[in-house]
Amino acid sequence: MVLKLSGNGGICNTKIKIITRKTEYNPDRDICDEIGYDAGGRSTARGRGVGHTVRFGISLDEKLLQNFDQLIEQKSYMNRSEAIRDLIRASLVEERCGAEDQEAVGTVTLVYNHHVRDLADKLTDHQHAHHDQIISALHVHLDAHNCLEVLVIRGTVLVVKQIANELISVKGVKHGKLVLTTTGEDL
Ligand code: NI
Repeated sequence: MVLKLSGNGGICNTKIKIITRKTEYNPDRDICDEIGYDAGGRSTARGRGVGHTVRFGISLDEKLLQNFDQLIEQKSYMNRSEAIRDLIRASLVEERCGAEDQEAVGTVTLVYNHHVRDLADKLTDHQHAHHDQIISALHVHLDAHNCLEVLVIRGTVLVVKQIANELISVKGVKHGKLVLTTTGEDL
């Protein structure tokens, strides 16, 4: 829509963008989705690979909400929406990482004493054997004896877990932990 305004220098044209909000009830999920549309009926969402923003209400117990607000304040969230988005993403990632054929990324943290006979060589051998999947490695000499390694592994959930278990179970590794996460697609 173009609105003509009279100003000091004459007439200027100012484009006015009209955004309407439409609330759609979704009976399958028992929620109301509020979606923004511009004058042309297009979604007002912008950005590549990002869907439009939907607003919906949540009903929950007051005490539960108080506890949630305390928690998200401790975690330095600026608002409930961002905290809820992260909770949803965490659930989706956890669900997907439960499927062995899903593409995933994992970080394996290892702590070991490099004086233990052949240990450092064994860990290096494992990394060379999986050089296609282990895409990055960080080594820190913690003190005169102990080393920290963080390895980034990419592949299916099954492959990432197998490689991580191989590394963590090497005799002499004091502590090993795998953290699985998403490749970021579809989230
Ligand atoms: Ni070291």
